[in-house]
Amino acid sequence: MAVKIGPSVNDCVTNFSANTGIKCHNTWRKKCPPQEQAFLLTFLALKKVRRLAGRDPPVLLLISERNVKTTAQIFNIPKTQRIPAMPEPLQFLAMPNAAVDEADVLILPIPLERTISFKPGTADAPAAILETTGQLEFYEEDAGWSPFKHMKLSVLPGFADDSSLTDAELHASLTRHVASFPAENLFIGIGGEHSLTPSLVEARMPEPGTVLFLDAHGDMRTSYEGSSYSHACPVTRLLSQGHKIIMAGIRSVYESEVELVEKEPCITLFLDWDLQGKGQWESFLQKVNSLQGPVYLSIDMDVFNPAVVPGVGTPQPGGFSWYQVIEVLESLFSKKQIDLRGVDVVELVPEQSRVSEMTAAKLLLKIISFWGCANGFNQKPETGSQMQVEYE
Ligand SMILES: [Mn+2]
Repeated sequence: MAVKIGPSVNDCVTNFSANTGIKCHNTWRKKCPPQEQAFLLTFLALKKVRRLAGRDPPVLLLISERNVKTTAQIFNIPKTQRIPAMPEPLQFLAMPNAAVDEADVLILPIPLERTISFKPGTADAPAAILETTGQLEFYEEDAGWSPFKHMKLSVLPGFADDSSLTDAELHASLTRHVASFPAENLFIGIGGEHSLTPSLVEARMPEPGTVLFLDAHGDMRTSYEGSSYSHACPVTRLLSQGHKIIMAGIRSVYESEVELVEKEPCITLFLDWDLQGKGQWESFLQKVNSLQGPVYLSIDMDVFNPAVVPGVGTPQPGGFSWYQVIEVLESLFSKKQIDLRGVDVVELVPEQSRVSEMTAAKLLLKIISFWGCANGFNQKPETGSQMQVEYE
């Protein structure tokens, strides 16, 4: 199926409606120019094809990202819910997956992409990041050990989106899914869009705790483009779950988010420009180091400077360097026996250089290594996942 977006757009719209039975509502006709109508009709047709075929047809290429966004915004139509093909089984460091109830580290790929607002592609991130982990060394040089000589890891089958579910139903099902796994391990969700964080937190940290939230954006909207489950809203949902939130790296907020931070005692905000230029870096690290009780770590990859991680859905200038993020992790894990309930790495969009995927892959290895050391796995016998792999 194709819709020609050409000079005679009016004809194109009329012909398209006649051929497909999909019509532009009168109010849409008044509200938007013919070009927009044509894009909208294409979008509606694609939704129909997707429903019938269960996948995106290649004609999706005809629509520019900007116009999908515009039409969706004007008419409050849910944007593409992409369900990518995920090769199974996915692996970390190309190691065989351990049995789930024996795993010290559980990784759940969550290729969720429903409410993104700028660059698409985050649904492809879990598979791309995991594939890139095959290029990492087993040895982790900061803590100075090979974590998987001593630890077992399992990559779970990906949590597939189901376009027949509403946002609320999908997120409830994600929470139930995550709650079904053993809890005495390091749990890592690889997104996918940032809306998944509260759904994981609800499963892994049902009692009030602290969420360390690294992000370029405030993410505090109560609703965005018609959904309170948007990737722009996770902080609001975390607050309603009763958690404290420490946010850092933030460099894009809108007015009412600033007002919310000022009156909300549960949010501690370290703006990027305060951390980078006004000497708050050390006090931020101290805050991270002094966290008490259950903690959850959410890393939106756009917290990094775009020169370090260019592949994100909504890039922002400024942001953390690689070594700054390592310092944050070192502060978090320098306490023995940290009660870390879970981690997620979200919002990455795979890109041609693959530097972004490599950065995310290595970030996961660092988190696993530091957590393993903090929990004494380096003292345990060498019966980990790596011991089943031929290498060198
Ligand atoms: Mn975010």
